Amino acid sequence: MINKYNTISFLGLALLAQLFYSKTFFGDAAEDWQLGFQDPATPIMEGIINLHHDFMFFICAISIFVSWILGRTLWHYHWTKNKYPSAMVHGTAIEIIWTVTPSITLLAIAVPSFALLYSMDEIIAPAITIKTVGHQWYWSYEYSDYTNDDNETIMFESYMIPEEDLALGQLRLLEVDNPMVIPVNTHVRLIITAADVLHSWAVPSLGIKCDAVPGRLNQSSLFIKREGIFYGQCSEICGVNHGFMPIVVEAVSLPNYISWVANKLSE
Ligand SMILES: [Cu+2]
Repeated sequence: MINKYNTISFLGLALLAQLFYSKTFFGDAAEDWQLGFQDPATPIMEGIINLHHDFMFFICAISIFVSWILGRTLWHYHWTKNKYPSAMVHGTAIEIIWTVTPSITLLAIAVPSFALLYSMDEIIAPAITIKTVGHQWYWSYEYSDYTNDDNETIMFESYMIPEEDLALGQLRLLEVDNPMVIPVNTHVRLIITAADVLHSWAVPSLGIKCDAVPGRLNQSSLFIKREGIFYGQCSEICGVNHGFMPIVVEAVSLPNYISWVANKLSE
C-alpha cells in the first residue's frame, strides 16, 4: 500500500544513495545532468568554489528582497486600490539607505574577488615549466627542463581517442593517447600558446582556463593537491574539430613522474 510515509522514506533513501554515490569517488570529468562544479584538485579551484558560495548568499538575499519589493508595489499600488497617487518626490533617509547598502554589498564581494584574482597571478618558484601548444585540432606539450644524451627534450602530441577505439569505461570525446603528466604537490609553470588559431586550455577541476593565442605566450601556474586524471576541453571555438581536442592531465606521485620522464627521454 502506498501512503505518504512510504513515499517520504523512499525519497530519503534515494537522497542518501545519491549522496553516498557522489562522495565515493572524485568527479574529475563532466557528469550527466551535472549542475555543480567538478571536485577541486588545486587551491585555486577551491578558492573559486568558495567565492561562488560567498556570492550565492548575496545573490539569494538580493533576489528575494527585490522580488518582495516588486510584488508588494504591484499589489498595493494597483489603480483599483490606490486611485489618488501620492505627490511625494523624494525622501533623504531612504535615498541614503539605497545608496550606502549597495556600496557596502559591492565592497563585500569585491574584496574576496580581487584577493582570489591576484592570488591566481602569483608565481611561486616553479619547479617545472611545461609549454602547451594548441593546434587544429590537438594539443602538444613540451617539457624543456630535461634533456637526454642527444640533447633532445620531451615533446609530444596529444590526440583524442576516437569513439571506435575506446576501451570499456573510457570517456567518449575526453580520452587522449598521450596525457600531460605532472607530479602532485609541485609548483608547475604553464606556458600556453597556439600554432594556428585561437584555442583555450581549460581543465575545470584544476580551475584553469587560459587562452592559447598564436604569437603570444600566456603564463599560468598549477599546484595539484591529489593524484588523479583530470579532463578538460578546448574552450575557444577553433574550427570544425574544436569539440574533438580534449585535454587530459595525469597527476602522479613524484617517483612515478620521474620514471615517466626517464621513459620519455629514452624513447
Ligand atoms: Cu578549440
